[in-house]
Amino acid sequence: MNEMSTPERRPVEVVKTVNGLEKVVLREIHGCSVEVYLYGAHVTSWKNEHGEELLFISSKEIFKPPKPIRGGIPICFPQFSSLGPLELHGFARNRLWTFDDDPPPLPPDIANKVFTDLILRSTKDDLKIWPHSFEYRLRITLGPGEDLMLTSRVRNTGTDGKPFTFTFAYHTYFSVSDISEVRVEGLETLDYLDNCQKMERFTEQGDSLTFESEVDKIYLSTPTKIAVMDHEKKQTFVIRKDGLPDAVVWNPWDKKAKAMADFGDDEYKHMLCVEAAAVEKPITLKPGEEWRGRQQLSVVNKLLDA
Ligand code: TA6
Repeated sequence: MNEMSTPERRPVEVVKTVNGLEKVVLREIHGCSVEVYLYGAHVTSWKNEHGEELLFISSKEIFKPPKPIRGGIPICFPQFSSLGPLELHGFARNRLWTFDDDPPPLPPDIANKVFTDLILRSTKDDLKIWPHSFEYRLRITLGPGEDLMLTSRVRNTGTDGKPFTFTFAYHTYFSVSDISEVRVEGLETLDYLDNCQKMERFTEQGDSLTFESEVDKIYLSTPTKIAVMDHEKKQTFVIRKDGLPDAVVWNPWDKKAKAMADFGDDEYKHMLCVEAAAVEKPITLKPGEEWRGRQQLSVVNKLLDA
């Protein structure tokens, strides 16, 4: 279906976008919605029941492969950042995923949820740059209400008897009213690796995080719940994670923003990445083994603590 035609209110719909890319639209009964591009299995939109966008997408984004999409929820796999031999954040975010028509069962879903299952398998070309056969299944679930859950299952499908190792992140870009009005709770007193200071290790102070300059930190072994409070909107995002011990916090601030072609000069004021991740201790899978990593996002219209 063309994006210009009137969509029927089906709970799951596949839409062709301007560049010929396909996206899946999930709609929940109260009017919340999520959009996922097959390109990168990339969530590009998450709207509440009033149709308000909760994720940041750059106004400079052109949705044209092979460039990864700037904003939403990029999947960083099988490598987070440049901590390995692959391109920055691995290749999953710029591959075409397909629908997974026969996913192995997950715990039963309760009423009022809609979901889609996507899959990425290593291709011959991928095996040349990362010589490990894998199957990566991603279930994206919306509801109840505006809760958005991403469940990743990665399996080693190799027949060479060898294990493989990877790092991972859900690189979530939250939309915020004004970065100077944002506070993050749940990461106080933790150790972090500072990517602005050659990955040196530091310990965070006792206060919740606020933002006045570039930040690019990998917090280690964090609690499973983190809160992002937007004081201007009086709104809190709650991130719950499972199988993902670390959490990355990123805002490029003004200089780096200007240096990024697909990011507006002032857009750093309206986004914050808080990323459920597995970075410090890479995940190792023997042949036949499977890893699961889950991120659940909720939004509450008041200021909550973590
Ligand atoms: O998660 C933070 C980070 O690794 C930063 O170092 C920054 O480079 C960012 O991701 C964006 O990466 P990208 O490849 O999407 O430009």
